[in-house]
Amino acid sequence: MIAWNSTPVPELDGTQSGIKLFDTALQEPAPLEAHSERSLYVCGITPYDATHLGHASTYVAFDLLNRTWRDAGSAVSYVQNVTDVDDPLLERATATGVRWQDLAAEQIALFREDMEALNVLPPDHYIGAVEAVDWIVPAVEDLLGRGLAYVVPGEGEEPDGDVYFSLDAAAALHEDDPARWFLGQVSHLDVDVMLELSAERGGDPARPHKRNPLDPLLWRAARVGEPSWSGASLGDGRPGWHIECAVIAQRFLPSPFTVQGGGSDLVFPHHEMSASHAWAAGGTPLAQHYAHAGMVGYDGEKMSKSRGNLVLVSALRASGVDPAAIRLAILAHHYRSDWSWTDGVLAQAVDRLGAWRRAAEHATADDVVRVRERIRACLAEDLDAPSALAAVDAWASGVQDRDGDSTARQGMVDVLDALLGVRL
Ligand code: 5CA
Ligand code: ZN
Repeated sequence: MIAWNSTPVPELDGTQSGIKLFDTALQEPAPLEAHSERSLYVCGITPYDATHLGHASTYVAFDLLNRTWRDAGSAVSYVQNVTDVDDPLLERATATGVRWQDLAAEQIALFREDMEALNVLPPDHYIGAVEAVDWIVPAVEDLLGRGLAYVVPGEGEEPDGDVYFSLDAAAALHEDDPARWFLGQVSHLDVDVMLELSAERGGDPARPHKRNPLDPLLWRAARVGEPSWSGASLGDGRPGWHIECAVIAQRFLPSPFTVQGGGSDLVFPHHEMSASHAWAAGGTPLAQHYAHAGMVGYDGEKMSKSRGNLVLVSALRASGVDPAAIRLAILAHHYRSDWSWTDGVLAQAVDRLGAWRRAAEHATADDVVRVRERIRACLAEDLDAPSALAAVDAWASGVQDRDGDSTARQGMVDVLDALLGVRL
């Protein structure tokens, strides 16, 4: 699948040294020293709702990580998926009377435009679940062949042939390896909470005949009225959600890759299960680190289509809002905090952008160096964008009565673009 375009990242003098990044699995900040190669997988959209501020905020968070690594001189391999076939997409298509393929294509196109406008650097590989079916089938066959997966008999409305992953079998693999996967390695949750979250987030803990209620679906046998693909020995069907990301990540990135990213709603079951699949498939952890962005709501409520309170990036753009202001509004919140979009958040970002643009006319060469190093220091501390913005504000508020020069102005523009992705 084609990703989106980006303008080249300006080259800056000096480098970022190393950073600390909060690791969900480790439950504390992990030191990431500067390294020549870094790899990142960020879970992509399920294309049934155009990019809302929550999605945008998660992708901007990991774009900061991408930019920070590049600033540290690392070559970054970045992969993102698109869950372009899954229950929520099919349900929405049916409910609105459109073909699921058309709904997905339309929403993916909007997402690309939104990401480009927000100056989010594109992934090197942008892969749809549909494109990945041919890689997922042999992976599931292999798990079945090694007793790490099993077929659940049909009952009631469910046909024969659904394949589930055995969490207990996976947890028993290479038990003396300190890097082994175990249930809770990523999420550290109690089983009761896992059961609740599984039911809420696409799992089916109540399905009869499963060995462990938390076992996730690997292959869903074809149903009437649902799209399906040839699954060779598995029979026709479509892939489960967690195996999609595990297989795509392992195909295009090193094992383990550096950071698995996404919103905090993916900690369980999605990232826990993807980690279990990768461990079972290759005996390696999926990722070295797991990082999660906070959830964005609207005026204190969860943002969702059913509540009618989605704030769409495309709608803001269409109403004439500068995408750089949307990006600044996002960056004003630490990526790990849960926060709410309000009109006030946007108004403040618009004012800030205006102040920075005016101040850039008065920038000096010294300012460029000082602001650049302040931003680098803030980003090194778990991508602390709000502190970086405060440092730029402090500079911007004190320059009005000075003469600047055009070289320094361009230098400041480059610093804010390269490190924060904010285009003045
Ligand atoms: N396709 C799957 C991941 S493989 C999925 O979760 N799709 S999604 O469209 O629901 O979400 C896309 C990304 O945005 C995910 O990383 C998700 O964690 C994140 N996200 C979803 N809602 C919010 C929100 N309200 N605030 C912040 N991030 C969010
Ligand atoms: Zn994913």
